[in-house]
Amino acid sequence: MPRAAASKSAKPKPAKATPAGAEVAEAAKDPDFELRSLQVAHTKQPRYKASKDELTGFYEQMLLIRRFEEKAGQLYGLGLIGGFCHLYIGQEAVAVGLQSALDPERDSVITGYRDHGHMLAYGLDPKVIMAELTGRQAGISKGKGGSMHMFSNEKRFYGGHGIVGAQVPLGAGLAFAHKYRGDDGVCVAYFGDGAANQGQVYETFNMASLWKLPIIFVVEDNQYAMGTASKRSSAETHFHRRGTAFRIPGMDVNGMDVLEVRQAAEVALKYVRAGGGPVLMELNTYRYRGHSMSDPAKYRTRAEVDDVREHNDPIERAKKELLELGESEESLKALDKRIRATVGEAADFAEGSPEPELAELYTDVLVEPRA
Ligand SMILES: Cc1ncc(C[n+]2csc(CCOP(=O)(O)OP(=O)(O)O)c2C)c(N)n1
Ligand SMILES: [Mg+2]
Repeated sequence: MPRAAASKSAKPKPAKATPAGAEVAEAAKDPDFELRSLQVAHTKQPRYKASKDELTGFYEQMLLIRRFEEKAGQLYGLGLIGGFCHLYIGQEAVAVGLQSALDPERDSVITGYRDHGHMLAYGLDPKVIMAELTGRQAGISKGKGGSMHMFSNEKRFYGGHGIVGAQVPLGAGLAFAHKYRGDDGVCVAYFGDGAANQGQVYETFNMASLWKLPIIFVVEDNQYAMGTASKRSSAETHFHRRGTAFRIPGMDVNGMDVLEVRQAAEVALKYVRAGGGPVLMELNTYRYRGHSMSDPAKYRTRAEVDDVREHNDPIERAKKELLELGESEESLKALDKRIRATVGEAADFAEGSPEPELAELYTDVLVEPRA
């Protein structure tokens, strides 16, 4: 079994939770307790207690992302999507669990180029996302951003960034704006295990912690940065520990379990909203497909991928629980059928939409006026 996803179980387990009274005493004598306190809280109550309806909602969103991405892969193969295209298959529980805990009226989100799933989890219309992928005028960035550069001011979704790690300092800027305006919002800045090795990430950690900015840094450790396994490129693969030098508390979360992600998000949000400053969450997950559509993924075995699919798939896990809660196989099949139809309509809409007018080349471009 690869050191994948749940398999961060290969890592030493966090310290066992102590009883509440002992915690208070420990906090009093150990000034570093705060750095562990969120992990302690997370270990005590690791999973969200979802009703059947809530879990069905999470399942539906994750399945929508998966079916959408599968369709995007097909359209790419047909030459209908150009440029880069990074699929989110396998990582669905991360975006769905986290976004479900956010307040869409005030919180903001920023991520890298693997962004379609995040947009869907945020409730954006699959049609405008597919239209963007296929470079159509009706796309969310008018067909000019493509897969990597999607944006929605309305939903406070600030990209979609192709430069690895660029979204981290920008996220701190968004968090600064929340604090400056006093709007009580929190920014969630997602980045990868590869991006986590960039210098700008640590400059950002320092400022965000110093100014107690309302931000949750989320490392989506999908085990690879392009063709390089995180254990081959990272001296410290327990990414949640990397904020310690900046006094940012960390949380180690199973990103293949939507209920664990949701619960951890609540703990983090509570801390940040109370003015505690940044939190660093490590979400252990796995990407099933290559880095992008042009990656044959020869750096890992088929057996490795199959193993995660078989034993640790986030959608299958939710499905199993739904069945245990009394949901019927038939209604889940009907749900899948509806989702496939929605995705099919999105693809038809995209294919039937016109490309941008030539004049669009000159809009949304920042050009200094001549002196
Ligand atoms: C500054 C910069 N350096 C290098 C690249 C090329 N590049 C694109 S994705 C990537 C790997 C990033 O991996 P990770 O952060 O783990 O994210 P994942 O693709 O796994 O989601 C690299 C090196 C880039 N886009 N930007
Ligand atoms: Mg990665």
